[in-house]
Amino acid sequence: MVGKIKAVKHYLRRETLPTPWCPGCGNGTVLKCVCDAFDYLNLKKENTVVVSGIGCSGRSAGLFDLDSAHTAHGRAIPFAEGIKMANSDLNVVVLSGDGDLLGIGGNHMMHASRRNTNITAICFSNEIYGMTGGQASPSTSLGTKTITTPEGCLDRPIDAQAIVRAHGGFFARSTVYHFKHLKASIIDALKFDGFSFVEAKTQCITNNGRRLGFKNSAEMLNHFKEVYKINDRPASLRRDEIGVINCD
Ligand SMILES: Cc1ncc(C[n+]2csc(CCOP(=O)(O)OP(=O)(O)O)c2C)c(N)n1
Ligand SMILES: [Mg+2]
Repeated sequence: MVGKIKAVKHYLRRETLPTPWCPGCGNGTVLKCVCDAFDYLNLKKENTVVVSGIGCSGRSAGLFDLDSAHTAHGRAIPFAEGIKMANSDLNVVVLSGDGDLLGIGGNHMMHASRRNTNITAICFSNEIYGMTGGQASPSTSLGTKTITTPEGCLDRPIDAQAIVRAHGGFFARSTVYHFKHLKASIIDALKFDGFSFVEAKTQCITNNGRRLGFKNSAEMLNHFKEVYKINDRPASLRRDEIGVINCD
């Protein structure tokens, strides 16, 4: 272990910092939790690969000082599965957005879950398509206003938990407000022998929060604090709960 403070510097390419994300974005907290989890498990850079799709969160892969791939939109999971199949000794980690993993890439996510491919996917769930300006994503809550749902979203959000649970994989939900919980969830996911999926709720003040009436990202973090309660031993998680489900 290189230690909490140094983990970010160890796993990331310092010349790429600061991150490309807007001030107040929660993605940096997810990224730090990932680095801290890698460090906790002492993952060797030469044995670890990070794969991203397209989106703000999809910029993650290029920030890592290890083998990484910034793939086409929605294709991070099959790309990662290919890497794992070619070399099962590697730790293969997908970092991408809710639109990328659950919208255009939802089919791949479902089949990776069905195949129980031994990879970890960490979904930056900001509940919109952030990079393209704040369109509704598969995670947008019923009734939420976005630029493509000005009267409120008519569709129910996708239930990633149900998909993973149906196939006996690992599912966790956490938020960037609960960053210690998020780090612990990522550690458990990385340790899981099979398909693991972490839904990391993260705030986008620029293209989501502002439109919903939040004055700043601190208010969005406070919202996570108020909405989400930790469930320590869940058989399943309600929408307002965070926790870890190992379905095996
Ligand atoms: C095939 C294809 N369709 C659409 C796009 C446009 N596009 C770029 S990013 C994105 C959405 C990303 O949303 P999400 O995965 O939630 O990432 P975020 O930016 O919110 O982190 C879309 C639709 C694209 N790049 N490629
Ligand atoms: Mg998104």
